[in-house]
Amino acid sequence: MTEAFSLAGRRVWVAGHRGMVGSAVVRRLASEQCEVVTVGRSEVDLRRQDQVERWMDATRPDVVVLAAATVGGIHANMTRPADFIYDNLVIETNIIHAAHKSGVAKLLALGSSCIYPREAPQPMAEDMLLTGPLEPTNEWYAVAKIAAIKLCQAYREQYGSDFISAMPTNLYGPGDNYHPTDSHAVAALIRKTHLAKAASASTVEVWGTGKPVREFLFVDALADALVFLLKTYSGAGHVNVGTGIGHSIRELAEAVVKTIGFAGDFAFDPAKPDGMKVKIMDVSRLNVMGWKATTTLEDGLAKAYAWYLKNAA
Ligand code: GFB
Repeated sequence: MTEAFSLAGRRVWVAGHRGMVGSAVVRRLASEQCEVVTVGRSEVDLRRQDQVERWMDATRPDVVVLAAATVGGIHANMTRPADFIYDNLVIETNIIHAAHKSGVAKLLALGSSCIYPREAPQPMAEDMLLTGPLEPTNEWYAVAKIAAIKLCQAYREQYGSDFISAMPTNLYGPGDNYHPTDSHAVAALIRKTHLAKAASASTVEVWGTGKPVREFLFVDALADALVFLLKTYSGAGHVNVGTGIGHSIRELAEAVVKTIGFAGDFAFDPAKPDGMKVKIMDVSRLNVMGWKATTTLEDGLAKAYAWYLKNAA
C-alpha cells in the first residue's frame, strides 16, 4: 500500500467519538502514531456554529473524521424527519466549514448507503448517486448525507481542501444503539431475541416481511477501511464501504437466533415497514484500491452479542 497521507504525528479529531462508528475509529487509531482528540456534547454542541469554530480554533486538529450524526433505524428515520435532516445538515456544515477555516489538512465525512435511489440497480455503484428518487423511509437522512458529499466536493473545488467522503452500508457491532424502537435491524433483533430467550417465549418479532435484502458491515471493519482511505485516498468522488454481500432480513434473523441460541419461531409483522427492497453496495472501487472486508456475519454477530451482554443487556 502506498501511503499518500501519513497520520504520524497528526492530531486527529474524531467527531462523534461516543457513537458506534466514532468509538470504533478511536479504537482503530490507537494503533497509529497519531494523537486522537475528542470533545463531549456538554462542552461543544456540534449544531452550534460558534461552539464548533471556537473548539477548532483552540484545538487545531490536522485531521477530522466526521462521524457525528443523528442516526437510527427505519422507525426513527420515519418518525423524526426534522431531527434527521436538520441535525445532520447543520453538524456537517459547521464541521466542514470550520475545518476549512482552520486549515485542516484532511477531513473524512461519513455518509450512508441510503444516498442511492430507491430503484438503483443492485449492487449500487458510486455513479448511481442522484440518478433517481430516494427511498421515502429515509429520504431526510439521505438528503443530509448527499449534502455532506457535496460540501466536501465544493470545498475541494473552490479551496483545494483535501476533504473526502465514504458511504458505509448498514453497520453493527460494539457500541450499537439498542433502543427498543429507534435501533437498526441487527441491534433490534439481538435485543428482541435475547429477551425472547430469557422469557422462554415461543416467538421473536421481526418487522416487515423478512424479504428485504441488506448488507451488514462490522463496525471495526469500517473503521479499518476509513483509516485506509485517510492514508491512501484523495479525490472528489465518494467511496462505498461494505461487503458487497446481501442477506435477507429473514437470513439475518436466523443468524441472530443461531448466535443467541433461541429455539422459537419468527413472528413477522407485515404492518411494520420493509423500506428499500434491496440495498447492496458495489464495493469494487474500494477493493481495487486495496481494501476488502473480511469479518464474516457469524463472527461479527458473536462480537456484537458479547458487547450487548456486557454493556446493554
Ligand atoms: O436497519 P433498518 O432499521 O434500516 O431496517 P434500513 C432494515 C430492515 O430490517 C427493514 C427490518 O426491512 C426492517 O423492517 N427489521 C426487522 C427491523 N425487524 C426489525 C426491527 O426490530 N427493527 C428494525 N429497525 N428493523 C436504514 C436507514 O434503513 O439504513 C438509515 O433508516 C441508514 O437512515 C441505514 O441509512 C443504513 O436499512 O431500512
